[in-house]
Amino acid sequence: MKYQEYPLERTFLAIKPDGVQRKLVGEIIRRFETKGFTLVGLKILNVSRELAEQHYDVHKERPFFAGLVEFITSGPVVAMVWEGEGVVSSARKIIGATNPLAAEPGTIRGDFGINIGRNLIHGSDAIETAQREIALWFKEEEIANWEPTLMAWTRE
Ligand code: IDP
Repeated sequence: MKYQEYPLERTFLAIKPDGVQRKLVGEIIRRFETKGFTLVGLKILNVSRELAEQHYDVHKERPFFAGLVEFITSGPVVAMVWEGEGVVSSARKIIGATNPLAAEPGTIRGDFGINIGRNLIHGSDAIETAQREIALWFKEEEIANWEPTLMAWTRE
C-alpha cells in the first residue's frame, strides 16, 4: 500500500520551556521518530501572550490559567507537527498522564517530569483539537509534505 493511502493523521506537539531548558529536545523528538512517526513541522519560538491564551483558551476559567500562560511565554518552545496512523492518541500515550507523578514510567512525563505545572510537553487531545492547534501555530508553507521511504520495513 502507498503511504498516502494509509489513514494518516497529524498532531500538534510542543516541548514546553522546561523541556527546552532541561535539554530534553533531542530525547523527546527521538521517541516519536523511533516509534515511526513522521516529522512534518518543526520550529523554536518565543510564544506571545496572545498565542498562549488562544492555545489554552479551553482552560481560561481554571485557577491555573494565568500561571500556565506565564510559564509558556517564559522561554522558548519547540513546536512540532507529526504525522502517522493514530498519531494523536499514540502521542498522548508516549507523553503520559498530565500529572507526571501519575504518569507511567516509560512515558516522557513519567520518566522526566516531577510537577503538573512543569510537565515538559503538550500534545493535542483529539483529531479536531490537532487541526485547530496546527492551524494556530503553523502556516501552510511551514509544513513539509514528504513520504518516508522505509514503508516496506515498517508497514505490512
Ligand atoms: P494535558 O496537557 O495533559 O492535555 P490539560 O488538562 O489539557 O492536560 O491541561 C493543560 C496544561 O495545563 C497541563 O499540561 C499543565 O501544564 C497545566 N495544568 C493542568 N492542570 C493543572 C493544575 O492543576 N495545576 C497546574 N497546571 C495545570
